[in-house]
Amino acid sequence: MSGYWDPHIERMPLEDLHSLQEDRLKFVVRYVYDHSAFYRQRFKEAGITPEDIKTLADVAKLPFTKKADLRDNYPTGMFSAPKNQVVRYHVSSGTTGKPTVVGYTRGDIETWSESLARALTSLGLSRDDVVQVGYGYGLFTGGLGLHYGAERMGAAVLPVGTGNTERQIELMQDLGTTAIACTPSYFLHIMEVAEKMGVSIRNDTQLKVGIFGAEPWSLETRKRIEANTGINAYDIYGTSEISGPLFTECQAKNGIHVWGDMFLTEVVDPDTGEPVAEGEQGELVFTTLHKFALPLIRYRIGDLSVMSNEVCECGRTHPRIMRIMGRTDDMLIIRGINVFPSQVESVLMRIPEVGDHWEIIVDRKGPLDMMTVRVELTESGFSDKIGDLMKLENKVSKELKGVLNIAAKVDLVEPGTIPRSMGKAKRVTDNRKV
Ligand code: DLL
Repeated sequence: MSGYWDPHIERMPLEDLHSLQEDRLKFVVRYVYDHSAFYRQRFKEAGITPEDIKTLADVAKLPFTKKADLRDNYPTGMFSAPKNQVVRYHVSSGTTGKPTVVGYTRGDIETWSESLARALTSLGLSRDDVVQVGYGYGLFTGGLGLHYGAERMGAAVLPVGTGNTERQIELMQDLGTTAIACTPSYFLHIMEVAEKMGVSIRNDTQLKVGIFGAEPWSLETRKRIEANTGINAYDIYGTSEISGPLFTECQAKNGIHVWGDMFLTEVVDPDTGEPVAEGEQGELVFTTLHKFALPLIRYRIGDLSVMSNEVCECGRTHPRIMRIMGRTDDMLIIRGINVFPSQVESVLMRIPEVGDHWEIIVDRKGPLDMMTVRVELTESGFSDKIGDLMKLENKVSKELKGVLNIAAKVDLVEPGTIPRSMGKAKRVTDNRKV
């Protein structure tokens, strides 16, 4: 197991951590009340004032906030710091409606970098590493977030961004990249391009770590990536609203450490907003405890996960969240049955003849929803014998049905057919909404 970036904080006894969280919660509630007309109004509607927040449990008295609040208060109506203290903005494109704007004071950027310096150290990186940042630079938080975090830790950063994949692979070899940060779907594409170039990631590069996130990906995909390249692939999580990429797994690969001195994490029932029991799945809710330009109180992020407060085998005492199942709004309802794209991915990635790329298309034929799963075959799984293909199609259908409880039409397509993504992969086209 690797060492710690800040052992005093990372291994803090739980009692001390909770008392720090309590102090910071009281502080942030007072801070937003004094600095943001939005929160004053919200607190008034909920009939509370900062004096009502005395203990950690009182967090439940606070009203939730959501993405819609950020949109309705576009661009900076939810900010708590004056404009001249903001040193950076990021903007998320938002698939529907207005984008959302997030902002950072100098201190917020430091906290963000500190969070990632701890995280990257926990997965074994150090100043000896060369980190290739293949997340988008610019309005997206991925590129600059990882860039500052890896630099803070003392690693050398190679700021390649997305695209120009062949050049990325050449640079990876020339500069001795040891870790790459990008979306898992983009890494699958990098693997494919490397193979075409005749470059073996395992033998011809020094890559040993992948830091993959910004989109859901399954354990089966992790296994494939690790088996094919020999690297260790770690999950990284965050959202632009709470800063950007912030938290990763440690080398134990048993949940993502969410730093409790910076964030208070809750898991609630997405329908009722009531807390779920520990170990049960629900929607993540974050309160920022150390953020000043855009502090968020009980922000419902929309992602589904499970939280554990058990101390990790690495010795870190902060809570962990398990692999994100997807967003509440990613869930497809097909003929009344809930389907998460991540479940489809888990099934497909277990079948060796199936390649790394797939997509889901949903149509409505009369009153009936139809789900089609288009699946690329591997070069070796591809056959021109109709009988073989039909057999495989049946196998995929059967396995999907076993897990999803719903029949899906399976279309097997030639390798290279499904569009590749450099950033977040678009896996679902739902024609019912058009
Ligand atoms: O995707 C921040 C980020 C950049 C995270 C780089 C990790 C690496 P947004 O564009 O605001 O921010 O999208 C956030 O992406 O609410 C999740 O639904 C999804 N997401 C992010 N990481 C993961 C992950 C960045 N590891 C939204 N697993 C979140 C599953 C993830 N979903």
